[in-house]
Amino acid sequence: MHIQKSRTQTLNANQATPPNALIHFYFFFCTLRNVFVGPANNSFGQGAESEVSFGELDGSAMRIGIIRTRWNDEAVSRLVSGIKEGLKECKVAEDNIFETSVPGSFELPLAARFLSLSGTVDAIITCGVLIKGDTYHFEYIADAVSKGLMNVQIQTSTPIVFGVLTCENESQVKARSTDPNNHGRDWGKTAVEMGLLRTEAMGGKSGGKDAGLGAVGLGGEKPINDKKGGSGFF
Ligand code: RBF
Repeated sequence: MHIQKSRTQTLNANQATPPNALIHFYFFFCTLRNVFVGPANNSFGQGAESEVSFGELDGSAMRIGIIRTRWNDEAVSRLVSGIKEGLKECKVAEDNIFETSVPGSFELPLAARFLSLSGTVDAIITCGVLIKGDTYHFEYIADAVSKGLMNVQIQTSTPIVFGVLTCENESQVKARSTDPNNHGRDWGKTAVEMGLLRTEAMGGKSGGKDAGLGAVGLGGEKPINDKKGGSGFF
């Protein structure tokens, strides 16, 4: 709204207000483009094409945990598919991806802490969708989850990717969880980049093996797919 207003002001200042026919043509053109090409990827559009670049990432030695919600199941499933594509592009083996679910986004921080303390992964991707409703739930949950996840990653030195969409409505969710703008892909790559950074910073061990966390009383020794030696739930 604000941007449109200032645009109008600029046009008036230049005394170059287009005739009605031109305005109608513009909206007609936008409608055609949305139908045949998809919405524009600019600040006015719904979708946000990837705004971050990634170099070559070798995640072949990485073990990655995905914790997803069952709330907003359809959209979250699309995001998880995007996450897995991103991980695959970074050469993360399927066997090295651990996936579990929790009911809603509010549960993500504690589950992330448990998984982090199990010492079986190099990075964790949390995935959920919060949609603004009529009550204050959205604000409380979004705030608690983002702060909770930041606390977990700082306290445990395990990278936690904030893969939680916080949207006004379903159409915003769809635009961000559907190709070509499925944000999950970037979250997968972010996890690998941060997992590699952690490995480098903490003694060079990866693959969910104790990457230095033992020294501070955290972390385990067992790889994620070692069922006999795994730590409890994980
Ligand atoms: N969880 C989500 O992941 N996304 C939501 O949009 C969402 N909306 C909720 C709205 C209300 C009114 C309530 C009560 C819960 C909602 N939750 C949502 C679930 C929440 O994250 C959590 O699972 C529950 O509050 C139980 O701790």
